[in-house]
Amino acid sequence: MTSPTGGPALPQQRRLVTEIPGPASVAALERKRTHVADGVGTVLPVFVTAAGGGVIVDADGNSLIDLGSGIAVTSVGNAAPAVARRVHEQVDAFTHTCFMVTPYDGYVDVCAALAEVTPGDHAKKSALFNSGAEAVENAVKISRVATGRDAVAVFDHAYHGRTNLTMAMTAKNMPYKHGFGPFAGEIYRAPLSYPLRDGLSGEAAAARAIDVLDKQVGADNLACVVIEPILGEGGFVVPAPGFLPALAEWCRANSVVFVADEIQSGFCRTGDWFACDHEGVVPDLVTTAKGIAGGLPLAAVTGRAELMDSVHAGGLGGTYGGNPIACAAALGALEEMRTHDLAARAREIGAQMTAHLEKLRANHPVIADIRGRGAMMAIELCTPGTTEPDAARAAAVNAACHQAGVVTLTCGTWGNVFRFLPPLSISDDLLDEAFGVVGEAFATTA
Ligand code: PLZ
Repeated sequence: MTSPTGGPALPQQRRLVTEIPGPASVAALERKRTHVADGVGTVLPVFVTAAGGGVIVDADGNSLIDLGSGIAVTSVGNAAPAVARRVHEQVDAFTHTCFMVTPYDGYVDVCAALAEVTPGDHAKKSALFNSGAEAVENAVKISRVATGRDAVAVFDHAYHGRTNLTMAMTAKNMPYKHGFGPFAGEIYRAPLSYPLRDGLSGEAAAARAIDVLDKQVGADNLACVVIEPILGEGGFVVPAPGFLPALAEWCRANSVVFVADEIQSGFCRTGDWFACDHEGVVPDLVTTAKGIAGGLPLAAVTGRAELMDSVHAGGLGGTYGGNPIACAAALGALEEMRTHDLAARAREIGAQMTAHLEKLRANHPVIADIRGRGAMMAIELCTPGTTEPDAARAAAVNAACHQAGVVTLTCGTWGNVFRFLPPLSISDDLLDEAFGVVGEAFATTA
């Protein structure tokens, strides 16, 4: 069959013409089994031929509503016009020179834009990489050089990547770490603020975390504290108000670099440029990826100029970091965010999703918590009246949504969190329809 064109021109509808997955996807899945390593999993095995606006079209001609954005990546929409246009122009001009060999404007333009949009109005510089994990690794390298210290603090439920250092920083064993050790040393884990489960105020939770860092690591040994201001894979936990500011303040007082991992929460997703903005927290370093480039692989570390410049010349880099096509895509994505005020759109989507979720909770006591910000919302499923995780129900609801043509994702340490990350280009109607399907999935799995 011929592939329809992606982008916003794609008909914005949920339309199922076969079972999910249909015969063409089943055949493609068989080829995947033959040629792709089994360790590379797939959540919803439909093979994609086009995507845009709020839909994903598969090889059988099914049109599914997208509530995942490829894990918070296509926030500006799939094949968004400004991204597609700038990528086409760049592909025709040149595809790669390696910025470390012969530089080009696109890289510098992205760094200048990052200085503008990231929290704080101090002098900032950036370095560009290929993946979120690589950005986190480099934030640690920079923090260690700048402070002359080794230790790195992370939190319960954290997710920072799948490379050796970031596996050590990630909390969850299965599937991220199991059998892949030994892991990098000098990583220490502190308790997070998790309002549903600890009932602590932000200040009390921060005092608890700081006590662990103080007594078990020692501020003088600590290069950096790395935290997701809203957890991603770990369950979309929003720390209680005051937690992040208290932690940032303690870091400042002790010359510990405060690193915000905004890889999942950044770029308008939460209804502001960054999740840190909601509490006026200004990190020393910010790691970004995912939403930065509308689907092309790009990541960055942005931070205080003097911190970034503490690394010797040649100490940061990589063959592809800040690839010109990825930079063109990032400039296109930023153009989309600014032109369409996508932070405001994320707040609208958040309000619409929250209304749906409140209604759902009234009928389904398995929903123990509704949380998130903007277009980064989640519900945590527990045995009613307890905080006992109900992962089986989350899996059942997820499967029912997939069968009905809505792409949904779960997350959380116990796999019992249902998360919603629609592209910010989704229409109100499609979003309502998707939550109608979610509601039915709860009803039929009750
Ligand atoms: N930091 C906060 O969310 C990536 C991972 C999906 P990479 N999250 C999705 C999976 O199962 O691999 C992520 C994140 C936060 C770092 C990362 C890592 O980003 O681009 O996947 O390396």
